[in-house]
Amino acid sequence: MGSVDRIAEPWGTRTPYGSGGEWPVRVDTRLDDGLGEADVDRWVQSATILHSNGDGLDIAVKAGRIVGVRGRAVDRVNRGRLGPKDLFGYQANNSPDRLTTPLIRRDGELVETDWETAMTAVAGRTKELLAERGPSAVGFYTTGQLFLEEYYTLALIGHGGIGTNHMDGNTRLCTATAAEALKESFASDGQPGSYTDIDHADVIALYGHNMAETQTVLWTRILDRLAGPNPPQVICVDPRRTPVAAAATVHLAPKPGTNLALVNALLHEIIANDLIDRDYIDRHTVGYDELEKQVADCDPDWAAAVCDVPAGDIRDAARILGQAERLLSTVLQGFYQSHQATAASVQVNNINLVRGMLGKPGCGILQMNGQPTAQNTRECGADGDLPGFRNWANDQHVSDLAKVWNVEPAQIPHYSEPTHLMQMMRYVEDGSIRFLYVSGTNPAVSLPELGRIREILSQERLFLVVQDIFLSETAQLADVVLPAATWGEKTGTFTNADRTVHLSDKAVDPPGQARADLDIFIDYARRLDLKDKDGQPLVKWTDAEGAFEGWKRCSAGRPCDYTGLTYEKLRGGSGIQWPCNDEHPDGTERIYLDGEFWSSPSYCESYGKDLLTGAPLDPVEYKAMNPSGKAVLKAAEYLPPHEPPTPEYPYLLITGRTLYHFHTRTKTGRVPQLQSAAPDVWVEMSALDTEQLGWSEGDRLRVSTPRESVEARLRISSIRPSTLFLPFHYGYWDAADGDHHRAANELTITDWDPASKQPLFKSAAARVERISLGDGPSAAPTTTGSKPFAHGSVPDTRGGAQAMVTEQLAGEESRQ
Ligand SMILES: Nc1nc2c(c(=O)[nH]1)N[C@H]1C(S)=C(S)[C@@H](COP(=O)(O)OP(=O)(O)OC[C@H]3O[C@@H](n4cnc5c(=O)[nH]c(N)nc54)[C@H](O)[C@@H]3O)O[C@H]1N2
Ligand SMILES: Nc1nc2c(c(=O)[nH]1)N[C@H]1C(S)=C(S)[C@@H](COP(=O)(O)OP(=O)(O)OC[C@H]3O[C@@H](n4cnc5c(=O)[nH]c(N)nc54)[C@H](O)[C@@H]3O)O[C@H]1N2
Ligand SMILES: [Mo]
Repeated sequence: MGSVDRIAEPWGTRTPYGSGGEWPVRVDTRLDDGLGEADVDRWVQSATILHSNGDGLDIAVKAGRIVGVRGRAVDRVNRGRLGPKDLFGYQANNSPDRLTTPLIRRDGELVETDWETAMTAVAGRTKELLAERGPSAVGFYTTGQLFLEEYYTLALIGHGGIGTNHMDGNTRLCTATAAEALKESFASDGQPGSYTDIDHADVIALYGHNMAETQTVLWTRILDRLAGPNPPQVICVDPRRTPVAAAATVHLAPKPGTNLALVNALLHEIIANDLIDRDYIDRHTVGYDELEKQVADCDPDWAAAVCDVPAGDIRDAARILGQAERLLSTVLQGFYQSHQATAASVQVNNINLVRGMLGKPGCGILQMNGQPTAQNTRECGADGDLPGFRNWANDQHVSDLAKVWNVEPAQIPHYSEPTHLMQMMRYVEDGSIRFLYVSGTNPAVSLPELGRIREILSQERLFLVVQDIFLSETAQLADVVLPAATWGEKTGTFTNADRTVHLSDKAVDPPGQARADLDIFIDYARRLDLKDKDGQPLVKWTDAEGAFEGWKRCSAGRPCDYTGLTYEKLRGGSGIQWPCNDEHPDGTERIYLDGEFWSSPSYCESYGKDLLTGAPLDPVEYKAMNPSGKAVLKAAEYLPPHEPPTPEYPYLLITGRTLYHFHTRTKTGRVPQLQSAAPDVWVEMSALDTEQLGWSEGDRLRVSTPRESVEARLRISSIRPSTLFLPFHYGYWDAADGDHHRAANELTITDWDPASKQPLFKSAAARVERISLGDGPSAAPTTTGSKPFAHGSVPDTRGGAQAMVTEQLAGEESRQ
């Protein structure tokens, strides 16, 4: 049993293990200072909610208050471990500035009100607009951070009740490309990989994925493999020297926006050196000839020139991938938030497919999720999908859903794919959407081109409802603010990136009058008087378990089949992976065994799209291409980024995350250990660039794109030259420091991937100038991708006495 500063050591103590072995248990516990486990009244089962990993944990409760967390040793995902955000983040629940009453705008000001007044206004405006302008005047923008039960209820209200096609989640910014890449290759969402693939893999390739900082516990699993016998080789594709890059066998640092060229070259090499599995390709895929043709000219020398990566490194990486016996590939925002996002991510699927690396231990693909419950937004249809991975272009699927909901099929809009968020924002801008109900997301900081977004959301004619736990930047623009209960204060389930479903039980009461999102949605449906076709209430449940039972019926027979799960089954043990049904009562570790896919024309969720234009294939085209339901090898030609550098804007700006903060920091910014590890925005530049300019660590810089400028202090890091990195966590103003912009999204562009419609947060042309000399180092952490280039030039990031966490290794005595 040891005590570790988990700000200084985010991944904690190593527990090495070898290939095919079982990951040892290590239980991490953090309690409020001065408390021991004996002081805890009760432990309540849950899982982590500040990333998509789904680490099982128990919430410590004392005197009706959350006082700590402890990892669950039995859980398949984390075997007891927790990351820094989860160890300290629970304190945000107890913040004194939580929203505790509804607010309503009166004479331009938000003032406190009661639920009756607030909900009457919200439902009243909805009804007015439905009468005057019809369902297309009403839009919903939700999140990847509520619970399954809440999304399913919202999807039913929006698609089945109100009948609007305008419903999306912030998953559009997050995992739209993950879903689309899976739909393109396998014709259905559903994660092929399992986290246990890390236990078996001999090669792990991470594409645009800084797992060390964004799924810290999953990275710990890799670190433990790397510290054990027969460690895997690691390939990292990232323009920055992240902790993943530092641990990699080969680090490819491409010019931002050139991913597709790079991956096409990897495929070229694998094919040219005959490292493919012909038998697998012939039996289980379609499209190989086209792929071979597409990458025929993409040799490493060509890609080296496009991506500015040494050709020898590309060859080395391709050889390692091509000779792998058990290959695990992961993909995330470095690929998803780019201009050819889906096209590039699909090529990663293709690498595994042409090598026959699927459906066996160690052979997996993780088209990762980011948010804790993003998978459920997709499954339940609270984004641009229909519930249960049903195909909006297949009338049979729509009438099947109508049967589940007991409504007429025509009631469910399916004239086109549900409206994607960026298009919804356009409709708000042009005034065709007049009511926008935002839950669990902060678009005034997280959407691209914030100047435009602020204008859109502040319009007089828009009725903006914001359901949040804090008065976020977006809530400040609302007409009505609804105070929500959150994790620990409500019960529900959620599903992580490897299909593991966890139950999160209510541990304490919410503050003040805050109510669970589910209760608010049900109240809204009741006030709208939404009915099924027999005149019965459309929403037939009144609590979370009722909603879960309703969802189970909706999921029956679909890929994400939950029929074998119950709340009872999810209590006590580990999370369970879907599909879980009569056939697989204990869940399913790996899908796509023996080259069996969910891609037959009658069953599939999607017929796919043209990767370059996004035009959907029609059923006839799909049937002709893939009559017997194989995997689809889809090829795509590399095209240059949309906003290339110019003499005026000579740099490429990328944005992303740091280990210690979550998104717009509404939670982590209120947690002392996390906030002090990364208190303010910075900008990363290479030593080469800053040396030429004569700039030093901590200098105050202005970064500009054709949209706006922000100010940030310089961190000289190991990022590739001509590239700038800004974390996107920091909202509009630095109050302590006067009136300057600091949000990365002031700078980003209104543009998206044609297939997934995911916005482009990771490539903009930029210029940078120095405003003033620094008076010390920038506030960037030293433990992460923002590590200083010159060792020792900046004091190490530490948490100190307030950041100590207990780690108990397997076999150790538990302290009582
Ligand atoms: N600490 C922390 N963890 C989180 C979150 C958080 O806010 N903080 N958020 C969660 C969520 S919702 C998400 S979606 C995930 C995101 O997790 P990640 O995708 O791992 O995080 P990002 O920092 O957005 O981007 C990853 C990397 O992409 C690289 N990159 C930028 N441009 C390019 C490019 O053109 N090509 C390539 N190959 N790489 C590029 C960046 O240098 C960066 O290191 O994290 C989840 N976990
Ligand atoms: N430049 C740039 N921009 C990006 C990204 C990037 O890499 N670069 N990444 C994008 C990605 S991947 C993502 S996921 C988005 C994230 O963007 P957002 O979703 O806007 O970020 P969050 O700060 O997580 O906002 C969640 C909101 O929900 C509230 N909330 C938390 N729990 C609950 C709850 O239980 N109920 C309710 N009703 N509200 C709750 C929080 O207080 C917060 O205001 O940002 C995107 N924007
Ligand atoms: Mo995300």
